[in-house]
Amino acid sequence: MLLHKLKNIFQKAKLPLKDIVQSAVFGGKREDYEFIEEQLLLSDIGVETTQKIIKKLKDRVKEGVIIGRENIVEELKKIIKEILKDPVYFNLDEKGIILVSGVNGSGKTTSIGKLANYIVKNEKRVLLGACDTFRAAAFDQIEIWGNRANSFVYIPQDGKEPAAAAFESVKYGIENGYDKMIIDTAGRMHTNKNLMDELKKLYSVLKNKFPNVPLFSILVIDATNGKNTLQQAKNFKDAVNVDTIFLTKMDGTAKGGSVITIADELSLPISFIGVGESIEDIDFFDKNLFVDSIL
Ligand SMILES: Nc1nc2c(ncn2[C@@H]2O[C@H](COP(=O)(O)OP(=O)(O)O)[C@@H](O)[C@H]2O)c(=O)[nH]1
Ligand SMILES: [Mg+2]
Repeated sequence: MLLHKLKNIFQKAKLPLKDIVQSAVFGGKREDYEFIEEQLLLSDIGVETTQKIIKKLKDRVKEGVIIGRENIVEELKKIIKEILKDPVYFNLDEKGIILVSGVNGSGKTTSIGKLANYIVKNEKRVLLGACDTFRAAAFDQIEIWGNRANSFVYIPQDGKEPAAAAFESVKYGIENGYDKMIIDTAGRMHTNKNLMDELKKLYSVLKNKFPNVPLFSILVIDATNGKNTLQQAKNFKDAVNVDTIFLTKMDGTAKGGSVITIADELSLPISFIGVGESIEDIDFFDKNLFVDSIL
């Protein structure tokens, strides 16, 4: 993606903060902090994350940094950059499993197509494991993305439960010389089985049956859902030991404040972003560019 396009996308998520904060005379008094705190909350930053930012601001003042109208925004940028974790990536050059989870409609299958395309463009062979076995339409959809991304789609036998389907897919991939096995999962159950229990089982089967194959776990989150999805996302994190976030729909109405809150409250890095519905609409998350664009 071109840098200027990415900047525009981030700028749409701009915090309504800069002018207001800059107009304040910051003297380190209690009401000054309260004012900043209020503005952060109004920018869609969650309560806990706001408190963390204020604490860091206070620490800076204690350390002797003089903060005033001219540098308050720069200081806030530094603090937010500290709070956002550095992205982590899978190693393209080693055989591995990529497990993709997240709520229904967050963009898992689409993002898998984008990732597969990226990996294939880097001259690797990709297998997609169709392990969202609870929706009939899910198989068709992943087949479509598999074709677009020049990747092989492994469809498990009828009636397989997700953990067994994932095992089969990875086994097939290893035996047939694939470099990356990307596992699509269900975001909702049509039976009354517990989704989180199924995911936990799937995760532990992959870990136990393929102890020597690196497992990279990605949680897909719809950026436009903001804070509403946080609790659901936390449940996924408890179930599958997530490495990083793929934040989708950044081309939409995502708010910068929610992006910061999602990353902070889940205590996870954001590594990939989705910026549209087509296969090329993927980018790496650049936290410095993001923070400099929204503030
Ligand atoms: N605008 C936009 N739409 C996206 C993006 N990623 C996914 N979508 C759309 O979100 C919807 C749900 O995606 P899907 O991959 O089926 O989600 P899943 O249920 O998690 O597998 C589809 O209409 C996708 O086209 C994105 O980055 N930007
Ligand atoms: Mg899907």
